[in-house]
Order: sequence, then C-alpha cells, then structure tokens
Amino acid sequence: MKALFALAALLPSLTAFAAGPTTNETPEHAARIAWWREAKFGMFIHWGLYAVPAGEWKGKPVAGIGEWIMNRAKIPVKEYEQLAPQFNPEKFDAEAWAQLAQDAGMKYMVITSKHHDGFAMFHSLVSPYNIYDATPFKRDPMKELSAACAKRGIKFGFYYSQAQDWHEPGGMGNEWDFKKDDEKDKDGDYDKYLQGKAEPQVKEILTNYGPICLIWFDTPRHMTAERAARFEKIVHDLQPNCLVSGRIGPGSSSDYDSEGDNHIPGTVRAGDWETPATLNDTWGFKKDDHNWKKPEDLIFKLCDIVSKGGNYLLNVGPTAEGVIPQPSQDMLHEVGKWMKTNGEMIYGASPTPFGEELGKPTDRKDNRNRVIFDVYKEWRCTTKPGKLYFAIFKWPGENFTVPFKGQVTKAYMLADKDKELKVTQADGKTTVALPGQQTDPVASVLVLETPETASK
Ligand code: FHN
Repeated sequence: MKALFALAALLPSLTAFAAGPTTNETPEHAARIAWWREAKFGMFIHWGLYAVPAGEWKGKPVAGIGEWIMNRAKIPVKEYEQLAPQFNPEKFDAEAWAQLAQDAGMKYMVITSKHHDGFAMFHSLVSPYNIYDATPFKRDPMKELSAACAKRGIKFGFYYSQAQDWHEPGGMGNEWDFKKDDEKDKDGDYDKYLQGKAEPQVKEILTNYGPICLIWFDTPRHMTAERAARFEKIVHDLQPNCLVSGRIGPGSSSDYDSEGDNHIPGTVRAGDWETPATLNDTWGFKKDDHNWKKPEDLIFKLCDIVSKGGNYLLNVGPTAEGVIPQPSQDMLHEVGKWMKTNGEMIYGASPTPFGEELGKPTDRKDNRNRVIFDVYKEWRCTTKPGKLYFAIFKWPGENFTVPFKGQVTKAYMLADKDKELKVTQADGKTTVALPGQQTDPVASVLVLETPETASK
C-alpha cells in the first residue's frame, strides 16, 4: 500500500486511475457508455404482481425477498395468476417517481419490465399476461414513466428476466409446475420460450418506449454464449446506443459488469461496474420489511462505490397501490440534499488515487468465497482532472491530513467555495486547516486543487 501512495504522488496524471476506460476499448463502446460513466447514481425499481401479497401468502409470512414469493411458497401458476385482477395501482404517478429520482440526484432509472414471475409490466402483444390486458389498471405505466423521465433528462432503462420465467413451461426456475430446468433445456422447451416470449418481448421494450439507455438482464440460467448473443443482437440492432448490463450470460460482450447484489468491492476495481443495492432487505415490496438503511449509510456507500470506480443502482420497491414507500422517499430526499451541494465529487468522477483509506482484507470470506474487508469509514476520495475531492465522514477536528505530496494550489470546502483553507505540506503529506465546524452533518467535502499541468 505504501508503494501505492508513493506512486500516486509521482504519477503525472490523477486521471490515470480512471476505472472505466480500458486501453483496448472501441470508440463505439466509449461513446455508448459515456453518459453512464458520468451518471454514477441510478434508481432501480422492482415492481410487479408480487407487491400484492407483499411477502405474505395465505396469511403466513414467506421468508426471503418479496419478488421471489411465487418461488419460495411454490405457488402454482394458476393461483399466482389470480393476483393480476387484484392489481390496480391507482395511486401510481410516473411524474412523482421520476421527480423522486431527480430529487435524489439520480441520473438513470431501471425498472422491471418482467421479473422472474413472468408478468409483463408493460402492454405486450406477445403475451396477454401483462399489466394492460390482465389487470383492471388498463394503463401502460412504462409509457408514462419513459415520458416522465425524458421530461427531466433522466435516462430510462429496463430490467428483463430473460432466463427465469416461472409462468412459462419452458422458462427457467419453475420446477413445481413444470419439468426440471435441465429437461426443459434438453427437450427444446427453453429455446421455444426464449424465441416465443423473451426475445420478442425484448424487441417490444426496445421498440415502444423511446430511447432505452440499458437493458438489465439477470440470473442467466442455462444461457449459452449463443443464446446471449441472440439477445445482444436484438439490442444492438434495435437501439445501437443501448447498453447491455453484465448478467446477460456467458461469453457476451456486455457493456459493464454487475457486482453481486449489495456487494461493494473492498478496493478500487478497474473497468466499468455497478453495485445494485436495496434500501431494506428486499427488492420487491414486502410489508414486514422495515429494516431500512440510514441516509448516512447510503451517502457513505455512494462515495465508497464511486471512490472505487463504480456506479450505484439503488432500489425502491413500490406498493401494489403504486406508491414508493415513505421511508424510501425520505431517505432519497436526504441523499438528494447532500448531492445538491456535493454532487460534483460524484458525477463523472474517477476513483481514489490512494487506497489505504478504504480498509484492509480480513482472513474471513463471505458465502460466495469473497474476502471480507474491514472497511474504514473516515473519508473517501474521488478525482477529476486538477481536483481531489475528500468526503470527510469522521470530522477530525482542526486539521485533515492526507498522504498527498503533489502541489496544491487551492483548498476549500464544496459547501463554501469562496473560503480558502490553509494548506501545509511536510513528510509527503498534505494538511488542511479545516473550518471551525463540519459543513455537513454526514460528510463534508473538501477540494484540493492541483495545477492543471499535473493532470495532463
Ligand atoms: O433474483 C433476482 C432478484 O430478485 C433481484 O432482481 C436481484 C437484483 O439484482 N437480481 C436477482 C438476484 O441476483
């Protein structure tokens, strides 16, 4: 790690740490993904029929994430279908959802067009099992959302469960109504499902909802390179600028990687990647899940992820009435307040040139065999050409010292740009005399400006 500090100070360019672009990147990819690298923060929405039972089946709570209720309780297709006539989200307000994303400082929205339960949340001509044809709602909320996002300059994208579809005999995952997955694959049922429903529906969502910024594929069970390539071709043929997220399947050339759910790497990670994350413990609404994170935790995670080179895709799970739960709204407004003053250190920023502040590996591993890190939470750093940003989570009192020995031309807090702070340098470190009190109760952001030449 020491070597990394020395390297950081010697490097001619702070932007040399940029996690996104790689040297062998094509110009087409760079152009397609530029907005996403700038955006850094997006809203994920899991909304579907599962919001009706909201975690409870036949009067009993069902363990696990809400959108998996059909699978966890092994609900037969014919019974689960009965949820559709009960789904009438009359309080749904696309403008309010898009406004919440904007207020939180989120730059893109990704919503479940079809989750594993197989129910399409858009007006599909491929299958009548969709919100327009099978519910009393008789509206296409995706049309409304794409318009509300466009109005606010928020990019709009779709989640689509390409492999798992518990409603279809050939879809993966439902082995309580239908054959085993292996047999579906072997007997040709899977390809029949892919070609008869999933692929045509992906065509629909790429055709009827304006520019789609990305398709978020998920759980690629039994997806071969050849099957994944079919989806990729559909996306690129219909909307060449649309990104393909990391979970499409093996051998694909997706545009960026997805970390595991709620997983944040312990160190800076190269390449383009995103952490999808929940606000409580579920993605789809569950009435008994009140295990809400705190706004300060979300702000920390946002800084942590960006300082490691990633994007943060943060989920809300609206109710069957069409309302984003109040605690989610409140938290996102708090994050938005912080972003209003401090978003400059997030949007388009590159990762930390340091690393020691992030924490250190322990000898423990998680259930996916990933090394667990002891995460330090004092401060996080991001960079832009000529600037180092420090989000200070533990206010150290009078002085803030960082292992930076390059030239500093100016220091100030983002919340008080006109007040220059005194800088001293000794022993390969920079010390800034902080203002009398923190400028934000969660994280005050300090900027060190370095000569422009240093970033060239
Ligand atoms: O099975 C899904 C789950 O329901 C949810 O959609 C998450 C979001 O990343 N993806 C899968 C599990 O990784």
